[in-house]
Amino acid sequence: MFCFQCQEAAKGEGCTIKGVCGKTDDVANLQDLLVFVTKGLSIYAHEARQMGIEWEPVNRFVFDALFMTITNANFDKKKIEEKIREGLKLRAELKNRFEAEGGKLSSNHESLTWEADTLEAFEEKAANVGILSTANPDVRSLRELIVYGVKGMAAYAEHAFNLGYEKKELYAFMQKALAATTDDTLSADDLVALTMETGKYGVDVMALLDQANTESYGNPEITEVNLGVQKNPGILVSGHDLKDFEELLKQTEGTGVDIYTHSEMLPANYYPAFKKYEHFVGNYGNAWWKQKEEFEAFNGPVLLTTNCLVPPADSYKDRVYTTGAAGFDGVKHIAPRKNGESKDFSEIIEHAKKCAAPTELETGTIVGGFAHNQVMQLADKVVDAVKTGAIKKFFVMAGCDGRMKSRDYYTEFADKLPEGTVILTAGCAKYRYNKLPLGDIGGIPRVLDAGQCNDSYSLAVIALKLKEVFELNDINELPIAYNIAWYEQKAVIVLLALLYLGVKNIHLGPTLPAFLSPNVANVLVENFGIAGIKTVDEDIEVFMG
Ligand code: FSO
Ligand code: SF4
Repeated sequence: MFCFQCQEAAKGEGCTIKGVCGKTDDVANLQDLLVFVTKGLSIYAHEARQMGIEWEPVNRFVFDALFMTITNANFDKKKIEEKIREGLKLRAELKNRFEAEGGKLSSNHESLTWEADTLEAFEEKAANVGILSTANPDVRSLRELIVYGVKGMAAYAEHAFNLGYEKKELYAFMQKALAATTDDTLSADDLVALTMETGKYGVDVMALLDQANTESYGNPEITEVNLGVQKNPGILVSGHDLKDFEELLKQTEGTGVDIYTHSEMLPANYYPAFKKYEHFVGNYGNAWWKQKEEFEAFNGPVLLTTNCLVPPADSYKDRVYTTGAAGFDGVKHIAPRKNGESKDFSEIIEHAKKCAAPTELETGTIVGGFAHNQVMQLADKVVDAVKTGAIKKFFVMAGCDGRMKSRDYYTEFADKLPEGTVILTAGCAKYRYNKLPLGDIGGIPRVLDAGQCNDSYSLAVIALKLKEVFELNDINELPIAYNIAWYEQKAVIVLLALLYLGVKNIHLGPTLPAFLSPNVANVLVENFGIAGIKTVDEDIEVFMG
């Protein structure tokens, strides 16, 4: 195996024996093969589209297959194997349609013709189609940067799809981009241009998901979220999928089972539509990487609607359920929706009824819900605070949390920020500082949480709005600094989206991606002012200028 797609890549270079995330080498290789098969299917789909042939099952397959290969999403070898088979079957069917219409391929990439039927043959091939099969380090770096951006896009497209929202141009782009990563005639400059185009579609997919979430469940609003526990048994819900969350809330009503959010599901607390459920009692615990202790202490079942799943300990493994793109060998999986009906959560609900109530980890509340609509309602107050100098600078600290000790930097950074600064956050990165007593500025909390990582879109909308209010020509003239923590591939699409919007001088940590070759990193440094992090004191000095 060779994998370097996330921030925790071994030695900052890549995992080669087993993933730091817990992914075994056979699963890692099969995921590479799944990406390879998805690329072949995408070449067909891209070329077929030029002839007016669009086939829905292919669109769904592409985003679902990619989502399954995101860090910490799916560790289940059987599921990956099944998905490869599904991809090969779809490719054969699409080939027939394409040829029946007189289509002729312009590519002869191996992913268009390779086939096999046994797991043994899959594994043999899988070992040779990974990242290292591209020899040139810069081409490899750019191809992977694009693939990871598209993976992040796939995750967000899937959540929007689950709520009935789609944009065909997104699917067309994802497939075009995947096809391009197999094209040896493209130059490094072509791939840089495609990377920027990926950012454009990154903005679009986040906008679509924002529309899907807010039209379905209302605009997030300022909310005090309870951190303590109640006396009933509960189900803890993690991941990002709000449709799953809604269906579970409905099915647990009146059952005596309470619902709590974990990690990236915390922002569900901010949506008006979910507030009417009295058995939705609050958030339990912290970011994904603390799940071992926290799932243990929860005592009841846990539902993972997406990543980030940590390989579960035997002591609580039988209480873990996955659904959607998430999966783990030996963990119960809740089947997908059929014929427009809800998922059936009865098994996890019955399980919960037999469990003890959660052990209390903490008490008190935290405040969140500062997505674009809510912040716009406070716009006068915010603009005034900037004009009077009460707010001197905003710090966008969106992104991800992770288990590395070096991430203590973000807690210290938030803690040491001078008075007159406000943190704008989204994603699980917030857990590094959202429980610090940072106070407020004239009633505006010093940590404004917009929501999940995809709600970084809200932060961009807020920045663009402020640019308009202050009549500036360039988004970089705003008093906003970007100190972003990344972990997996959704953070890659968020980063590319910000670059597309013209944001400069983003600091990225705790380490720069292992998949950036020195030359590609240079392009980002020279054109966008991307930088890593240093010490908290040095960085605050630089940012406060
Ligand atoms: Fe975090 Fe995991 Fe949301 Fe990611 S829980 S790390 S970028 O899946 O998607 O922020
Ligand atoms: Fe390593 Fe990250 Fe890949 Fe897991 S996802 S194998 S931790 S680089």
